[in-house]
Amino acid sequence: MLERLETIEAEGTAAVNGAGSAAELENLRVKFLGRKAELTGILRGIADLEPAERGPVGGAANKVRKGLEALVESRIESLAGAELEASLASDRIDVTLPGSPVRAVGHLHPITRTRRLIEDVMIGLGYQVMEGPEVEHDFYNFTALNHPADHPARMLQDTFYIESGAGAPEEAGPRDVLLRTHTSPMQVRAMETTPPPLFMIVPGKTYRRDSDATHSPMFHQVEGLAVAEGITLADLKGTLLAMLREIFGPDREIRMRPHFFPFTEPSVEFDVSCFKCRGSGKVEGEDRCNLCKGIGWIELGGAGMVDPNVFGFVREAGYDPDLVTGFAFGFGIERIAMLRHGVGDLRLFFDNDVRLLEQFS
Ligand code: FA5
Repeated sequence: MLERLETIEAEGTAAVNGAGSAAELENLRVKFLGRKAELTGILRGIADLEPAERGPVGGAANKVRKGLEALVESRIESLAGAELEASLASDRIDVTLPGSPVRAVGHLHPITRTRRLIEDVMIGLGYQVMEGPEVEHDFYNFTALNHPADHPARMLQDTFYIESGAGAPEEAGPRDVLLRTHTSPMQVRAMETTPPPLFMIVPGKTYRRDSDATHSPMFHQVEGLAVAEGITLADLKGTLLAMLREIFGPDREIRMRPHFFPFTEPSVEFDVSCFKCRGSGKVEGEDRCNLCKGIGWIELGGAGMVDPNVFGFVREAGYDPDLVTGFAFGFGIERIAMLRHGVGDLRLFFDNDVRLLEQFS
């Protein structure tokens, strides 16, 4: 029996030392040390041996088992280390190498480029660029903009309301938090934190339940706000003219038409003269200019003089309606991008089809 144990030890040691992979070692462990292995059988049968044999055979069998176990463990460790080294060496990739085939460097999305153009123009006119939250309180989106609860003008914007939940203020009710429907809530937020004179624009995402070729549920607006002593409607017109000439060309004209917004008084909509037909409404070879539909003007956005009621919400911050006046305007960035690039359907900007986007590089 002792001789047999020596043979098992010799065979096991040679096999384990000769194994070339962790998987092979696992098979050898089962073969020499598993439940059905000869050595395990010997250990199990010790009780049946003559009493005089039990001690020496038991001791030798345990020694062989422990020795083989330790050898298998150490071989597994060294083989696993070597296998890892080998796979690291063979899998090595240089992430700094150019792809194959080499891809062209990308460029900014046309909406981002249009936003940056507008920002550059307005910074040039002395405005600062501010940002505000897209998830907004009803107070800033409506109430402080002179839309009291149940004011019919709230119905003009198909609003996404957010269920109040964890993290919402204690008093927040089901319709107190929403995705902002315009960038105008930043008028009040900016005045709360910055004393007059204030000249700022707010570009950003806005949300409404709209969907057609010129309206999407998520779109971008730019808000403008100028408040100081003695600001008039003429300043609004001059500012819009300067901004739109930078964007659409030095020959453009603008016009303002009476309109209604609850937070401006008087309120206007503003248009820019059509840059395709140069305001004539006529293009050679066409019945009428198809860009402005023969009108000669292209509608861009809303504006007006800040309503004194809005200043009433920020009087404490230094906006006394008897001392300061201001104008505000807001328009859609997609609309400007569509006009600048001749894109007929705003949804194309969000499909992210590279065949379209590559045309704006
Ligand atoms: C407003 O949102 C006012 N806050 C603008 C304003 C600001 C008035 C400051 C007075 C003072 P209006 O709902 O008209 O106004 O939207 C302004 C522009 O946003 C529109 O002319 C249009 O270009 C764009 N717009 C509105 N809804 C969408 C939409 N769903 N998708 C794309 N653009 C949109």
